[in-house]
Amino acid sequence: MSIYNFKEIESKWQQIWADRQVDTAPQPNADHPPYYLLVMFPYPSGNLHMGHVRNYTIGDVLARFQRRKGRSVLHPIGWDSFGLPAENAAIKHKTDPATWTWKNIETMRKQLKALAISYDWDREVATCHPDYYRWNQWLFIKMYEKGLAYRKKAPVNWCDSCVTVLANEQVHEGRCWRCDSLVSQKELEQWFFRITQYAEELLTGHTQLKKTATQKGWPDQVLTMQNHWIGKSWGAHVDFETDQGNLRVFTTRPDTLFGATFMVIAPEHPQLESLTTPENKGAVEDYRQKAKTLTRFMRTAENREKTGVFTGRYAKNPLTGSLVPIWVADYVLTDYGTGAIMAVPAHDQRDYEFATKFNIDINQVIAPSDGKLPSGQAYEGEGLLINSGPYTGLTIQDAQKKMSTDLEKLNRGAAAVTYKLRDWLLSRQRYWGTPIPMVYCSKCGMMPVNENELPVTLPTQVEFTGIGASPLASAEEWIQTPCPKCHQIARRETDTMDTFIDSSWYYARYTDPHNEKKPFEPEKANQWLPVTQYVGGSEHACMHLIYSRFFHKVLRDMGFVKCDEPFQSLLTQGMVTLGGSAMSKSKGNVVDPNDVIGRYGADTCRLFILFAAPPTQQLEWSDKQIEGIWRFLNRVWRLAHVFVGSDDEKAFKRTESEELISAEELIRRVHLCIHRVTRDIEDDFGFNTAIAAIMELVNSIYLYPHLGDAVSKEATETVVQLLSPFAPHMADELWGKFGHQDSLTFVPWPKANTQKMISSQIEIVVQVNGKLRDKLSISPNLKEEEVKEKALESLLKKGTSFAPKRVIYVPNKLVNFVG
Ligand code: ANZ
Ligand code: ZN
Repeated sequence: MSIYNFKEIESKWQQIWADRQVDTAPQPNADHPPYYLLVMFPYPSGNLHMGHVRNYTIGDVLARFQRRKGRSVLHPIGWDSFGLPAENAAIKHKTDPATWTWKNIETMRKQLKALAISYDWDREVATCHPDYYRWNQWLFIKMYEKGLAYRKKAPVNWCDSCVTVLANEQVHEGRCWRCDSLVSQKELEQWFFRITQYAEELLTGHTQLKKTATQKGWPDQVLTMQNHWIGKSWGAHVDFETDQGNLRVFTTRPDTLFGATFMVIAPEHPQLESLTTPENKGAVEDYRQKAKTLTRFMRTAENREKTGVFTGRYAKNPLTGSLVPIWVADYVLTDYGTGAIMAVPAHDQRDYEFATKFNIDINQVIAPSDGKLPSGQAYEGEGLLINSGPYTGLTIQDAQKKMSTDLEKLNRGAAAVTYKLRDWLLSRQRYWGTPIPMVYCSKCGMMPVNENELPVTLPTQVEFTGIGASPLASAEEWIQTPCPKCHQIARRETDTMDTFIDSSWYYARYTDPHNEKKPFEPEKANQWLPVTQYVGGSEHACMHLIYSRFFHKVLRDMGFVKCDEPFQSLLTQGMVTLGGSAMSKSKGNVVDPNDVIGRYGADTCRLFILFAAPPTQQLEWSDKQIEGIWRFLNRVWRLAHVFVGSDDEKAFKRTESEELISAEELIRRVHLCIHRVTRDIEDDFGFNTAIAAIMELVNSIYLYPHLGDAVSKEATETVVQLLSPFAPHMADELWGKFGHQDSLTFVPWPKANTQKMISSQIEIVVQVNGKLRDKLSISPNLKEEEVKEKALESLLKKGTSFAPKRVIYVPNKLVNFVG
């Protein structure tokens, strides 16, 4: 009996594929259009975890499938290898981040190869390699030249424990996304990307990403998350006059203008100083200092006790002419809208709380249609205007339009929109990242490093203590550099770039990964882009997936790419869990991919991962189920050896009771299976149902009485064919045993013959006195007498012998013997 020796088979085929370079991306052309399959590249943390195995296996099935469907497949991999963990490891183990990182990359590369993920390894990139990050620097300089990168002093989120600035996206509910400690605020000179310049296009671009009949698109839920993140608000800006000049507010409710009883400006507002009267200076300054320590999250928390200080000055309402006091309060943020508001306590809850606390007038201007006003809170609902002069009686919507136009006529405001999206703060006070290629000269000021001096590489003689600002700030020798203009000693920027920059354009670098003159050749990128199918976690909905869309649009505007969006379709895979919760070292519920591969082989591991759940859903690890998959592959192995093995293996056992099927029926099931597997993979990533269909076909072959003949051989070869994207080693091994020369990679995907999918048999029911006794498959051409005869025969076979009084016959449906 031939044993399924997966160890031998898997290493044998991995060698053959590598030698033959079967995974190298071929040049796309009209006959073989491009299919760019990309799975989010991993951070080299040390070892692959099951989440990785799942992602990369999903990607690999698509890549292998599309190759056989005749597409030119680009399936690259690389390493998102800059970042904090390397630096933390360096602090802990006194190694340097580079050594740690490269060692991890080597381990994980081996693991991916053991899983037979069919990458074009010639295109491998690592973002921590100067060959890659020099282009981060180059792109940064181009963006600086276009005004898309700029420096300003800004209050930033500061994590005391990671000793670094965090992007807004890295602060979750006021805490550091990585270490969970409370985040505070700090003022620093920072570099920003002007992503807000693309806010509108990042929203309208969504129409290209929606699911349509011909395009899989992005999950609605990801688009919704991005919508919220970009946060477009429609309203108006209104100018209030003060004796210190104009004060502009943004409001989504211009209709409530007659109810504005005070104004609030943010503590950081540039006009605060001039608007504060000398008598109020002390109190306002104290308040401003206190606000500095608070994070955005704390300031905007619901139900937080309102605080604030009167500035001493008043502003004039442009429509009513009345004067309202100007306050400073931290619930108004400096970087949203204009950083100042008209406060309408009757109709805005925050303003209501503030007015109640400080005894400010509350003037109702909207009346709900049912007349019911909530007590003790603001009324934020629909209704008609009251107490609003000429606007009284209008609906909210009509009043908004009319007031905006009137304000515009008075030159005191206009309809306006604003976005929640903030510019992208990219400076990091960290070592293990791309050095920001800027130089500060005491004579010439700030300027970019000369292009021909790129890359600015990281210095290697750096100490990792984990305290202080950037480790680079103490690399004095590195910091000192000649000024690009006057050649006197100047100083380098010591901050590095947010690693999200690395991952914002890597998909384009893969199209031309060895280019030493440019980030990539536009012609090559346009051959492949946009990425046909992107696969990754939905946790990236708002950071990576917005940043890379922004970069893509910048690259387009620089002439590097033609399409508007980088990723045509997005599949967000679910988590891998054990015992109901996500696998994690701290919970101690980790299944090590190495163990699984060592025990069952890569094919079993892959097949299990794909079979256990649809890709978008959570996958609960089950040892029992993986055993089942292992037995299934062994069953396929034995079945194939009926045809290709030695004589004694051909003696095949089957239990007597099983219902046998005809040759015609087996052929029908073969084509039905091809149809189902193809449709499931193509239409909705239904890998689990595709595998279930293959399992059913294997069962069917076992039900065929003439196992060993041509029909059953073709059926078994089809099983091997259909298994190839999922279990590629076994598939190629058996394919070879069936006498075929080539790897299945080069064999076109089988086509279902729809004619053969239709059954020529019909099923009829045999009853005795109306009770079901048997079901028969018969040809629809049989005459009534022949059908009745067959039905009676089946009853006799079952041991029922009697003389019926009457026989009821319904053509194509039933024969009922009444006695
Ligand atoms: C007057 C008003 C009356 C408002 C009313 C609301 C209700 P969204 O929808 O989130 O865009 N606002 C404006 N700028 C602000 C800032 N920098 N910090 C805090 N709040 C600010 O919210 C827009 C509304 O939030 C604006 O409309 C403004 O209050 C407030 F019955 O103006 B509203
Ligand atoms: Zn200079």
